[in-house]
Amino acid sequence: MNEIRVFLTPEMANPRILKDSTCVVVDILRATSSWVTAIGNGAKLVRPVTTLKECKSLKSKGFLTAAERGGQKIEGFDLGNSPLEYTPAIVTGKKIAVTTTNGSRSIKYASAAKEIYIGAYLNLKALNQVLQNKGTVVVICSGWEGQPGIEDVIFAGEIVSLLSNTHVYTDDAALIAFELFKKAKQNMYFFLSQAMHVKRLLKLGLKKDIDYCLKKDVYDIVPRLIKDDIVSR
Ligand code: 3SL
Repeated sequence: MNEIRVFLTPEMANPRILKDSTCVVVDILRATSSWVTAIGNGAKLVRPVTTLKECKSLKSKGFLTAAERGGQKIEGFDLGNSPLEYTPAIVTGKKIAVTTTNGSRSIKYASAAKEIYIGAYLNLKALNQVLQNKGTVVVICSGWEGQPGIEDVIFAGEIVSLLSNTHVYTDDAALIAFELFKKAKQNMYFFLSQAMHVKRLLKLGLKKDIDYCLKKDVYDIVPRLIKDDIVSR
């Protein structure tokens, strides 16, 4: 059996464990859902960067720029972090530079991994198919400013569950995620309504985004980070 492990926050990611692994970066609400949508709707690439300055500087290199802090779009950028903005009409053929509060930072913690994929409910089935054949799988949950986000942990637990015929969990974080998933799946919407980030997004009037991010298998793609860019696999 191969191993599956989970990091509940990016800060917990251990390069020694990531080495030689296949890593899945997850920020269900909403960064990785937006990136899957962008690539699924025909964007050429998505480049996650950590600062607003770096993001803005890529405008002159032909990028669309997307920026979010605290759930809100930043003035002066082309896009925010709503996956619903990433329509084919807007993103097809485009390079998109993106900076978000957590997701674009969290992917940097995966750098020691052998390969890095982007996970969301929107591409769960395709992701599962790719992961079945891999050796050690590591899920990095983006969370919020160093704290775990329950929506990411539940998703990680679903990956643990889907891989249970080929992979065995070897840390308690993966066990926590698996147990949480088993409890949450009976009534996902009710369970998630307690999540801090769900409350934050609801306050901003973004229920449509939450509903969209919880849709399964909208895209049959598994975007992958190659050097600095997320591209279609
Ligand atoms: O932190 C992030 O990367 C974002 O996904 C947060 S938000 O959903 O845009 O508020």
